Amino acid sequence: MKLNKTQIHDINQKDLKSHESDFNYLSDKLTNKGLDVNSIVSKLKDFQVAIPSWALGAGGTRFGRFSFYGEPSSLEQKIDDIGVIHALTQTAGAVSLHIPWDIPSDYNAIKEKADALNIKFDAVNSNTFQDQKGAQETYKYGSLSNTSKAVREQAIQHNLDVINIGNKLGSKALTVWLADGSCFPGQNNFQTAFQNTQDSLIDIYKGLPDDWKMLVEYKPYEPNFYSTVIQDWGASLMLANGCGDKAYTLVDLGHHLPNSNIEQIVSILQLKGKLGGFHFNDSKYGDDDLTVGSIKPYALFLIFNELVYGMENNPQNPDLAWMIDASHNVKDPLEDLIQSLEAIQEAYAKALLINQADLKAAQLHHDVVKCQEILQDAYRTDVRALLQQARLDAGGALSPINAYRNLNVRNELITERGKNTVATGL
Ligand code: LRH
Ligand code: MN
Repeated sequence: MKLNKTQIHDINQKDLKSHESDFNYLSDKLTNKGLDVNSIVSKLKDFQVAIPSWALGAGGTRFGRFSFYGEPSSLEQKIDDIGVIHALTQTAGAVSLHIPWDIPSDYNAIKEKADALNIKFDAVNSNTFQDQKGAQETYKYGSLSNTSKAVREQAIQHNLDVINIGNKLGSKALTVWLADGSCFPGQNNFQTAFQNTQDSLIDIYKGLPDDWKMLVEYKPYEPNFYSTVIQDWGASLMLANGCGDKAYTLVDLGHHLPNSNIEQIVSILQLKGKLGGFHFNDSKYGDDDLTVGSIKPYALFLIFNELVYGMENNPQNPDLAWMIDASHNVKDPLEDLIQSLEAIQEAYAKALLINQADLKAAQLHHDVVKCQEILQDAYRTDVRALLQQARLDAGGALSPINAYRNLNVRNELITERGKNTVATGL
């Protein structure tokens, strides 16, 4: 299924008038506050988030998986589905592949298809948390941290193979997330596991092309439930520093223990020039991989406040890799991803309304009430007309979810693909 600009233009017509009055009203309000509305709208237009190739079908848990039918059963169909999301939102111009779930069968063909849909290949993800058919060694007791040299070498070679695959697609980053850890006290020697992981990452790092990054993703638990080798930002930062300048930390919002102050972690990693990217999602309890902004939208806003400050004040930190990492148990995967993109854009837009100079001045004068007033004035501003204008300028839908439903996309996909196709991934 492919959407064209005319279809989207026609669907926008009925909402154009109300959008224009909303946008003009908001523009006047923000202009009176000294904000540059055009620069905010263009920043939103340029803000592209990578869609995870492993989240275009129904997710599931050990208790069950319920399909939405019409799922993509090939990488080509996954790129098509990302094309539908990008046509509607104009902010999903990249895909993050997970290997071996999504190894291209024809590199030129997949690059041509992605190019035609304005989709770039963002970070590629290695997978040493599952055993592959016919594999010599098992990752049951870990991969890069394993006490077995043979297992570590197999995992290192897999990561070098993933770099090679990404290189052929134009990707510029490798994301390493390890399930490595233990389920019981005494099972692992923490120092041996950490040092093995460091040495293994250094071997992978040696295979990284000069213009690439290595993104080290941390997570406190699951699938191991007593210890995880790369458990938090500190472990990830130490391992990245142990590798070199091209290695950075990756912040998955769901990979924090309850009540963690993620915005402070983001702020300090930027100060140290070691924040490489994000896996956006939301969660109530654990790594729930829920729709972005569906549970803690204010926390997401506070994170974007630190990101906007960092983008203005931390030239030592590289451009960030923006990616979604979610799983869809009860929502149509494409609608869920569209809602996540909207929440990310909304948090970014609200953070761009913050007068950082006023905030700094209030902080210097310990005017705690004013600090909160500045933040919450921005947070309480309905910025949706700015997002709509950015989409409109780029040829997208004023209301992507309404357009998706008006265009009957899911049923079209079921007609095309049937009810029994299953997407690779989690
Ligand atoms: C681990 C994780 C990681 C991916 C996987 C699909 O929980 O967040 O980023 O490899 O999900
Ligand atoms: Mn993740």
